[in-house]
Amino acid sequence: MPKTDKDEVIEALCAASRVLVTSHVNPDGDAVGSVLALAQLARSLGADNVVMSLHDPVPRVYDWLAGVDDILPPDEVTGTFDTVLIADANSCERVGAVCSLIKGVSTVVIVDHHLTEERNGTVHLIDSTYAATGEIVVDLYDAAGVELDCAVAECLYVALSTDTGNFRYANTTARSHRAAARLIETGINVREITSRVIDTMTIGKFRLLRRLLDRAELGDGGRIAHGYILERDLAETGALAEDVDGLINYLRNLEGVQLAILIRESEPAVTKVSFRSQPTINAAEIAQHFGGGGHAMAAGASLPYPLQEAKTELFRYLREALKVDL
Ligand SMILES: [Mn+2]
Repeated sequence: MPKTDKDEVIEALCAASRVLVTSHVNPDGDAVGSVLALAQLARSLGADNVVMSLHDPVPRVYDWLAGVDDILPPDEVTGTFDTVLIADANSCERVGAVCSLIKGVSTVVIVDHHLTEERNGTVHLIDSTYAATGEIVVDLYDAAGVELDCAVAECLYVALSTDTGNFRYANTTARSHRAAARLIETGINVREITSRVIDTMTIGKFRLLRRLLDRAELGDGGRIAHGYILERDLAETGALAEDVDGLINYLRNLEGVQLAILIRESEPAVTKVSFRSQPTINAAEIAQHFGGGGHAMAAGASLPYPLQEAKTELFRYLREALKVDL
């Protein structure tokens, strides 16, 4: 049988001795869960030293996962590595300051499910038909013949359930459910995980959501919903940056909306824009136009302008590219 991408990743991990595992900036459930599970897989396959590092702190909602306290900020990582494993991202830029730790490492393994033509590593397992990187990792455990224990299964269930909107989004397939079934068979408590990760909203996030909804506007005859969040909103509501995650869904869920846009003031003169769309609109293409990326129905970009200017640029592009009335 010809070697598959999965075989190559497993071979690379079997040959690895000092491994660094990382993922993208602003880590989500898939990033955190996949990093933890891949680090464990590398250990199971014989790596002597496995270090996990993320550019940003792990969001509080995932802080109970086994091994999370061992994830280091990049400036606390010491030593050298022969192998780097990048999960849920496909380029050095996406991993923030961890990028400086990757320079000169001979084997760079990329495990990702984002749409991309780029092949930046030395070993690639990139497949956008997977709902989550965590779903790929379930297959990797099986392909490697490594048993899934309950602690790893919790990490992967978090990865899978968060990236699929708890198995509701278009990316959810029969394979996603089979992967979930494999994880549930290890004895994880689905109700408890869902309650912690999906259903619980902090008061800060609730207040932030209230502001966003107050400012939400509809354009193009109700087909486009957009809203914005200011830098000061976080301090004033007691919300954390991670609480912005998921708020765009409230715009997307409005009846008739084909494209939801969340515009977020970031650093001075940097505005982050997120897109969620129906199948009629390719959100990844819009994001790519502004140097970002993502999936066909969920994507984002950072614009190098203050909020108002970014909004003007974005709307000008949308009017031209999509022929919409904004
Ligand atoms: Mn993902």
